[in-house]
Amino acid sequence: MPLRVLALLAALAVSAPALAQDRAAVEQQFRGWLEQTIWPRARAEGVSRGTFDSAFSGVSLNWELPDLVPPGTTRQTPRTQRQAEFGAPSKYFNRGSVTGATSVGRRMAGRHASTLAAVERSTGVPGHIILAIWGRESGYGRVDIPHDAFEVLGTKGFMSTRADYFTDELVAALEIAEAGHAPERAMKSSWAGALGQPQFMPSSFLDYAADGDGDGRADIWRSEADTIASIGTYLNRHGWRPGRDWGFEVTVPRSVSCTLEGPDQGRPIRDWAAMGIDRVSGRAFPEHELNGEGFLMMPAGRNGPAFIVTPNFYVLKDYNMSDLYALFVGHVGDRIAYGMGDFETSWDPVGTMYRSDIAKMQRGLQARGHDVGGADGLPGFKTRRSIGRWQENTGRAATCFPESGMTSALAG
Ligand SMILES: [Ca+2]
Repeated sequence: MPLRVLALLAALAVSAPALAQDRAAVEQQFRGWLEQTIWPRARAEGVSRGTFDSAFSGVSLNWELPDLVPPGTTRQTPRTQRQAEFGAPSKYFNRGSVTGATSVGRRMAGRHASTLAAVERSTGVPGHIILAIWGRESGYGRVDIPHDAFEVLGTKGFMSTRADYFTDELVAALEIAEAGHAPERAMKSSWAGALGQPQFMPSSFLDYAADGDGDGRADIWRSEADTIASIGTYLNRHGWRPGRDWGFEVTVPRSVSCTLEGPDQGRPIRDWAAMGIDRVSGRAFPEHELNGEGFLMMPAGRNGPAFIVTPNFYVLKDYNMSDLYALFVGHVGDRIAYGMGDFETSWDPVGTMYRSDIAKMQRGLQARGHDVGGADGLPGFKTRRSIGRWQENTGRAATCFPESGMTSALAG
């Protein structure tokens, strides 16, 4: 065995018990932080000592969570993130998730018809949109949400890459406990601290959680009516426009450039129609939508379905900042409400690319003066249309979507 390996093994043998000791010391620091930093802030927000003690009773640091920065260490980019494969848009719409969300959603539409109608009257948000979000976030409450919210938020507030953010969320969670919306041990969250069936961060809960069943509490963990009312309230307060659709699948003629995509390039839907953009259904755009603003949205550029979306699409993105998320919700909503089938246009296969490859392309586009919205390895609309503009500028056919061959072309 090479000497270096022996030395490494020896070091590991020493460091294992040392690690346990370190963790015990860090747990002590965590307890001190709760007492000295969190308790004064919670008390100032009206949280009682009883609520505080009960929330952290039996809670210790969760060392399995991602993005932790224990005291005395520095942030390291996790290897998994560097090597993450770029997920093709089609994966987001795999048959199981779409048909599962649709069929259970239809059953829920029947079971909660009166609650959904009441929430639509008060918020303007159609029931099928609320159902699709509920399905996506927690499988209509069927997905196990295993973590104790105080364990997750406490750990990430104390030692994570976004400690300040999670510290604020931890204080908000204590306010929720103080108000008695749910028993503390019932306040379950995802590993990222999102609460209950609609997956609200605690600060969103304080702003938007609503009581749908009239018992005076907003119990988004156990009450389906409260979950429905809370999602409707969230979208309403983010500007949902009653009476408008979320969007329509369309065909985009070659004469219309894919670089016209994006929420900052809106025009009346009647203008898009005049440019030759048609609905795939063969029907005209609804009369009441024609004067409203519409936006071109091509999540896979020329390599997949295209859409004219309305401002409500961007309200859905306020729930989760992803075009594919908002499209999933709108599409599943359509299937629940209207029995609509698959997208007419299929998603072209995407060759294997890593997020690091896309980040490289983004840096190449930035060096050429394009706005890609940050070199994060994800092809959002700014990246897509910048690719299209670069393709048009260099005499290529504009596809507005990353391809593996572009990395070298953009590096030079
Ligand atoms: Ca309630």
